[in-house]
Amino acid sequence: MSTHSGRRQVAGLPHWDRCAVMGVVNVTPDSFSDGGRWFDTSTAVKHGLDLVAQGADLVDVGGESTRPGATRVDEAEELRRVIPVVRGLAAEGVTVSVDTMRASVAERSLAAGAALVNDVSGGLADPAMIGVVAAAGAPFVVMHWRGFLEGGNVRGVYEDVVAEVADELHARVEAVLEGGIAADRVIVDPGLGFSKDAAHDLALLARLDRLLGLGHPLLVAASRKRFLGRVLAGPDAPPPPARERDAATAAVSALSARAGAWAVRVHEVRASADAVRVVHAIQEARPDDHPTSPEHGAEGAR
Ligand code: PMM
Repeated sequence: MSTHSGRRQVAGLPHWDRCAVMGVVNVTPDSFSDGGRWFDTSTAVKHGLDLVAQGADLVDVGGESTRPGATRVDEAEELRRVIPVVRGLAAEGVTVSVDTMRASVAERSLAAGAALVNDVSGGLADPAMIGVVAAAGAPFVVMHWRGFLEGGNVRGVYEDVVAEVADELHARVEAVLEGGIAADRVIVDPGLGFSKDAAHDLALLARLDRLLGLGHPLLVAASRKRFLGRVLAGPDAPPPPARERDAATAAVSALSARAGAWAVRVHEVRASADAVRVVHAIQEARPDDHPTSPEHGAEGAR
């Protein structure tokens, strides 16, 4: 059945029988959607635990904002922000993902108890990244990425965004496999908003089946992104602020779960946690012996 076709299991991580919810803890002063709110260690750890209490299955900890135009933090500062939060959450039994483009941060986070590495550059920003993840035997999120946006968004030009993102992701997956990361530990992500405008993001969400066709678990990270602001405001009005995009985010979570995504990455957990659970219950209620697809004719449609 197409709605169940997504790969849902990642080696080395717990198995969830529905789309998982990854809650976001940005330990940054400047992230576009929640910057500055969880900036010290104890506040960040508490926020991560709150997200788990609200239904998050895993927590993604990041110490560097990836928003367009953000300047890079130096390595020492990123380590200072991230490692104690990873350690604190892992010590509480939380499945922790580390959101970093630096091999050193990934390596130290894995040693501190992180279970997976989420690299928005898909291993392109730091040549040591793939080797570090491979050596640790950790799962790896390969996001579609066309580079840093210094000098304007010249890379966000596509003729067929779905085909190009799928092809480029496929090439990155080949590279990480060649680098020694096991195929059953590779997760793919379309990188919504990265060198992409609202129309690109919507086109990708409309064809998640194409990305699932890559044969790897799919992570969808739409939370509070610009394209949602665009949709909510319409063409002329100013978009609502990031924190007023959570209901829209939950709608994307439901659709992603329905399409077969492995996980959704969200800032506000409760609505998405509810959404993926309702989708799962509906999918479970669909009797396999009563197909309703058109190829089964009138029998199935009754
Ligand atoms: N987006 C952001 C940060 N990390 N990780 C993955 N895998 N996919 C994304 O699309 C992604 C990410 C930027 O959003 P934030 O500033 O709210 O964290």
